[in-house]
Amino acid sequence: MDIDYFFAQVEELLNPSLKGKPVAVCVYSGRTKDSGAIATSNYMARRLGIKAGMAIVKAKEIGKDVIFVPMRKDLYKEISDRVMSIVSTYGDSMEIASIDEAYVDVSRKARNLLEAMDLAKRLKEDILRKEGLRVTIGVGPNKVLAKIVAERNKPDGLGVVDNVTKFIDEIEISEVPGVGKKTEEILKERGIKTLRDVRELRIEDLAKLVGRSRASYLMSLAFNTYNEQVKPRQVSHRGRYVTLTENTRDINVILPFIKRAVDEAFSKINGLPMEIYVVAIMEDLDIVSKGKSYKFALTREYANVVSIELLKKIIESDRRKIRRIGVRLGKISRSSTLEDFLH
Ligand code: DCP
Ligand code: CA
Ligand code: CA
Repeated sequence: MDIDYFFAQVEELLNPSLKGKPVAVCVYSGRTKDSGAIATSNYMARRLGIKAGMAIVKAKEIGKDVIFVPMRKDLYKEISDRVMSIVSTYGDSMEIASIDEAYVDVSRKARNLLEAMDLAKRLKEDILRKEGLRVTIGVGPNKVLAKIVAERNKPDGLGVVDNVTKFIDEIEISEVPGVGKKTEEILKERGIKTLRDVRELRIEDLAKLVGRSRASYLMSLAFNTYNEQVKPRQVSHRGRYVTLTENTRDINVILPFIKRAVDEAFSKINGLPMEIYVVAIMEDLDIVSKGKSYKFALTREYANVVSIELLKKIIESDRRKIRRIGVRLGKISRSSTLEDFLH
């Protein structure tokens, strides 16, 4: 599962006036007014040539009518967390590969490709209904083939690898995740363009060209013996957010909500955090957060106290009303708490 033009889609979602216009999300470095790079752009902006990684200055030259918005990473992280928790209910295990990408093992939930596609279709609808976001899903016999078929079906797509042998034969080296431009060039010079071409080689010869580990990776894909499992990747943080009954800056009104957020975040984790953030989503949907790190793990009671301090800091530092309040727990481990040391 890969979220379509993720950062830019979130901006469209929160600001409907952007819909139908070319949008680019900028990471300003702060050195000069427009120094920095484009994080991503929606498909309209891409058609104008504005792509991730491009200098903002250059993008502004070629895209006079493009709407440039600053990146709001905390906001995307929160939404990513919510999408990932929907995704996690669709399989037996899930590996979060990046902020907008996850692999789900459905081999026990689905008996065949058709059932897997049906699950994928339902997941797409679920994410659209609950979060308003469009995603692309690839269904395949392993993680790499699923990712490749998803890439080919972006945006708003659902791709499936039905004829595995034929599919593998036609995969271009440039499509294989984890294979860089340099490897691609080296192989192209020798007329090796697809995984079918790779299969014709001897692994020793391929290893001389691209190194041993890349050679065995490519060979395993070409012979369909690649079987890296979906590794349940430890989620390093857990967030819980609640919507206030009305937008407010009154700490007494917010207190029961933040307590609920802390309690629920704690009930989701398997261990204790050494880091806590309070995240306030303001009335205009902007996000402000304040956090604190410790050398020891925090109990729920301690976290409740700290969360109130952090909330006070947010209210003091910002004049807007708060719409949603949440906590993120980080550096979660099973390590001992201060109390364990003392007893
Ligand atoms: N990203 C970034 N800088 C980059 C590339 C990506 O900050 N050079 C961020 C912004 C993207 C997000 O990571 O929204 C996900 O990256 P993807 O490669 O999945 O790209 P998108 O989701 O933007 O587009 P697509 O529809 O092609 O998946
Ligand atoms: Ca994406
Ligand atoms: Ca991605």
